[in-house]
Amino acid sequence: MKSFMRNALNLRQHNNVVVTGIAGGGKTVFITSLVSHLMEFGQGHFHVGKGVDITDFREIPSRGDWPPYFTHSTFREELARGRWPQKTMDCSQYTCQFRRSDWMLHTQRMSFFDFPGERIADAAIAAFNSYSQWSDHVLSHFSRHHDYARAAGPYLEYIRGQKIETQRLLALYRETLARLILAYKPLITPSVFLLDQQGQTAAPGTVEEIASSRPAGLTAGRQFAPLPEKARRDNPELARKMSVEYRIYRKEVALPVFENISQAGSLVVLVDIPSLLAGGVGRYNDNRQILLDLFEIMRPRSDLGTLLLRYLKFWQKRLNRVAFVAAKADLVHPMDIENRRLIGLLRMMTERAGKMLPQVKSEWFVCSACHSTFPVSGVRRLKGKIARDNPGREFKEYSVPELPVTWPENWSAGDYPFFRVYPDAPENYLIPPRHLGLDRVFEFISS
Ligand SMILES: Nc1nc2c(ncn2[C@@H]2O[C@H](COP(=O)(O)OP(=O)(O)OP(=O)(O)O)[C@@H](O)[C@H]2O)c(=O)[nH]1
Ligand SMILES: [Mg+2]
Repeated sequence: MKSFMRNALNLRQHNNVVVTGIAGGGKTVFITSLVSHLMEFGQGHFHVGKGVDITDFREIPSRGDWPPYFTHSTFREELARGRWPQKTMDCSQYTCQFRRSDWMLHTQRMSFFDFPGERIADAAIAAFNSYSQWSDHVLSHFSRHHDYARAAGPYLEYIRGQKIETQRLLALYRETLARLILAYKPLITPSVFLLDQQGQTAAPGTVEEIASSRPAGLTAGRQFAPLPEKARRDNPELARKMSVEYRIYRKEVALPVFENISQAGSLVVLVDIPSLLAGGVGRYNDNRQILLDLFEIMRPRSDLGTLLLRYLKFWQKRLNRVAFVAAKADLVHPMDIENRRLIGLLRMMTERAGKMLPQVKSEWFVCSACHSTFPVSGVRRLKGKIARDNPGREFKEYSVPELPVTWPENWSAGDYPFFRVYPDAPENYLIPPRHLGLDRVFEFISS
């Protein structure tokens, strides 16, 4: 009985929160602001339940070297100085512990995992421990999907030939990946081709320019590309070399990311609707596809999901909450939040993804983690430190486009001119950044 009481009093609920979204989607700012609100609870209009108090907050030092520490204080400092955090180059994690006044016996421990969205494309590499299986999988994806088959045309023809030469093979594969980038296709794998481990993304250019500037692997000497069964048989030495590079990449890049994603108890999916509207329909399609791919991987029934289960014992039904979040809501006029257009667009874009995981509870939210604008009353204008023609970073009034009621059939970059702003966060670290709806997302993922 005594030990039961002791265990009961020590109960600790650990929730792994994975924040996902494409590069620039707002993941790092989201985690930074949420941690600030938990840390300085009571100071930032952050309300949990019916008057719930959060106390005894403490940061838990990370165990081991990986994932590296999420440098919350650096990011918070950047916001205070009026700068957004740098683009994330590697995965990182922040773990904290706190008490909620409505949970008498529990302490809640929460980890927040931040990673660059481009890595999602390496899911198949994580799933297959064998280079041969991965090759068959990728090549079958290429041949089954028209757009991929077109981008990979010269490559697929070359690997059907008798004699395969390593450098030519790799060059043709890089050209395939470059064509996929230019066609907004999400399956860019190995993902370091798009975003390398130093956080550099492929610069815009022609197929040849992109293909000659980026390696399809960790370095120029560590590249790999898929080969069909016959080519593997006819060129055993080449297949062996590719297999070695594949295994190194898998171990160094793909597995660490996916092992962490697989441990998620809650998934926060950030969608940057102003930038999708500003960027044109291609950007929207690309982002939606990435989201569907992510959920396809997580669906245990899918081919890849089954394989993930088999090879890596992933997705052990631990995931129980998915929060779809329309992030950066402060870039949209409050009228379009009140009339529910913003949340409506989010729902339309993500509903299919949500239904792919029927066993998981999904909800939709509107949120700005670092609310940096003010409405101008009576007109469709905002006041903020607009990041365009504003070297002095002053508050200025500017017009904001009206959100459409549904996603249009077609639109071009520039049809919806939403602009970025500089952050407006208190320099006093006791006071967390202003927010909209961050507390509701927290309430959902923490219960
Ligand atoms: N107005 C506004 N802009 C935001 C907010 N959060 C993020 N942003 C903008 O979005 C950009 C990217 O935010 P990050 O948090 O760095 O995005 P990320 O998803 O971590 O991006 P990667 O590190 O590239 O994967 C910032 O530089 C800001 O311009 C917000 O709450 N409000
Ligand atoms: Mg980031």
